[in-house]
Amino acid sequence: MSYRVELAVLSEQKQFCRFGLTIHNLSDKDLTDWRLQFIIDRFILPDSFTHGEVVQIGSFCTVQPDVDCLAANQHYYCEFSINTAPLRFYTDGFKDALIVADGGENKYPVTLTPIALASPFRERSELAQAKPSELALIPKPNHIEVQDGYFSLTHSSQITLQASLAEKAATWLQQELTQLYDFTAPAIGQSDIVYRNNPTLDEGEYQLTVNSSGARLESGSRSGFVHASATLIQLIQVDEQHNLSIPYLKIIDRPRFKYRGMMLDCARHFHSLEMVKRLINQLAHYKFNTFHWHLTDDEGWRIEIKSLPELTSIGAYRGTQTALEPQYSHLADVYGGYYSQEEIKEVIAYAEERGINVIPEIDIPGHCRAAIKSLPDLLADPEDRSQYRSIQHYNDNVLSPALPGTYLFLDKVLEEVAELFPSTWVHIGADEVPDGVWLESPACQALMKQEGYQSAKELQGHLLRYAEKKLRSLGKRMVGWEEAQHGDKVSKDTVIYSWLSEEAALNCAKQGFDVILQPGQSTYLDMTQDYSPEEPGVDWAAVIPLENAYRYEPLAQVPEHDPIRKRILGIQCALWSEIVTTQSRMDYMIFPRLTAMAEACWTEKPARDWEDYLSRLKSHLALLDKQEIEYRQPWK
Ligand code: TNX
Repeated sequence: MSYRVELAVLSEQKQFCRFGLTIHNLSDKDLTDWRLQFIIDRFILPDSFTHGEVVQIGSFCTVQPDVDCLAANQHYYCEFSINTAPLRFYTDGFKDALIVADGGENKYPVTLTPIALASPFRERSELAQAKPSELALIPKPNHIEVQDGYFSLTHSSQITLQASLAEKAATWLQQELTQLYDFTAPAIGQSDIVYRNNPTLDEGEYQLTVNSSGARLESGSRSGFVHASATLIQLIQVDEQHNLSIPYLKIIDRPRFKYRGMMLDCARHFHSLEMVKRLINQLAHYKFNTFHWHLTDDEGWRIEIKSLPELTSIGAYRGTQTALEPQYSHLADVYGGYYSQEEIKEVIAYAEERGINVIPEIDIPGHCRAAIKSLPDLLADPEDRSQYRSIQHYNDNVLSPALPGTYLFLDKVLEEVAELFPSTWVHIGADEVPDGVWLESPACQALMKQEGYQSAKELQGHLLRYAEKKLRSLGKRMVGWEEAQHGDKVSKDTVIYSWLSEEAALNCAKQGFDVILQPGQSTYLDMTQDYSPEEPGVDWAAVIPLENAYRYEPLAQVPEHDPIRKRILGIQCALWSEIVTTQSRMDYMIFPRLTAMAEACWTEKPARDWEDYLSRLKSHLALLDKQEIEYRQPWK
């Protein structure tokens, strides 16, 4: 390529770094009337910029250099500063860059060299070697007795249903046996894989018995039958002649936590329907029961709302010529996508067949830039002069609690969402509303006065209380991030998802809220997995190696029988997608840490053991390979 962009850390302090940026024109032509566009996820201090100016919207930056011509074989250099902790990873550098020349007429791709870090982490840590265990079960069942002997699956092995609740679980088992083991049970044969009703077992519980007469899967719930099927799939062993067998055993198993979830951000990058389904299928393998679908954010609106088509016709796409600027990647393209309501129904049905509830998230009042840019007449407040900057560096991404259009928008969106999703819970976001918002809006100030509110937080509460009531009228229960209780307006019916720390969860539980634990320090799959500069990811909450993910023990310091634990409904891990552009990157960030999280969700504390998990993981990798999951190799 004819242009090369280099970024180097010149100096770093605790919360301040200086950078040098060089652009080489390696072509034999002069560049005239040119700009550089690039993507970085941190905020460049505008006044610190030398040799030109930078304009930043979110992660999208445009440099207007102070020289009009960049001659052939010459370079341009500038410096700038960012208030940031030292950078450790290559993914902290520019994610994309592009030269725009001749007043916008021509675009030239550039070669990006990896950022020259001042103090990169050097080492990839080594996991202790592990002896592959015979049974590759993850999560570990809570009670298991292994006996001598193996039951062989044959061409006459037949799946028999003696429980109507098991219908979908049996279909799923059959699909997975075909996919993974090329084994299709005949319609007529010996009934040696039997699903049987056992009403003594609670929601999610199951028993699995394998002996000389075959496998018996018992449960009293749909979800329990799915979990029994998941266990059976993992137990199958294949010999060199491709014969399939299952060891004799008896498993009596039940979940530790009622709620076992994973969140996927489909806004920062759009993940195709196939990718979403693939993940849901994997979640079923690890006995998760909730898929939290983050469908809207500043960078994209991904759910079709029939009464507000602009949300997707405008808000689902980013580009230099569209209402939303490029963010995080794909500078040269129009990038985006959304899920039609038909596609969403398909995902819900697919998840339901696998015992998984789909919770939609519509993130308000912050993280709303895509919606506001799509519906400016309804959602933008032209008189608002408030100065704020969100965590992701926007100054125009918050809904106004004082505009009638906001309520119209909410009504329409929530009505369609409530109709579409069978889930009782609807996630309303409520995270990261920046300080400074609404303070210079005459309409907001008038509303505060009218209601006697003292702080802007109360305006957030005002809006969320409206959303809660609206959802309740639609038969739904509002759930939200930990900031949802700011402003003290929502009822204790709201389920709080804590993410900044476990203390927040504890505080909310003490106030009487039910909580879901999703602490960034342990459960965020966008965090890097090791201390070496080429690990992709971010590290604002922590670096989370597999061992740390595995060792996550919810509220470890709270005694086992403290009644406050009753308020903890479960655990959720999350993949935020700022850096997740492809299936292979997604696999790498999720696996194998998802298997570690699964065990935190399912397996009782006394049965959890890091070394034992590693042995099981070692044997389990074969199953990931069969699915062509591009996981991070735990052992080099
Ligand atoms: C925090 S967790 C966020 C997201 C980002 C994520 C990146 C939460 C409620 N908000 O908007 O994508 O960090 O790690």
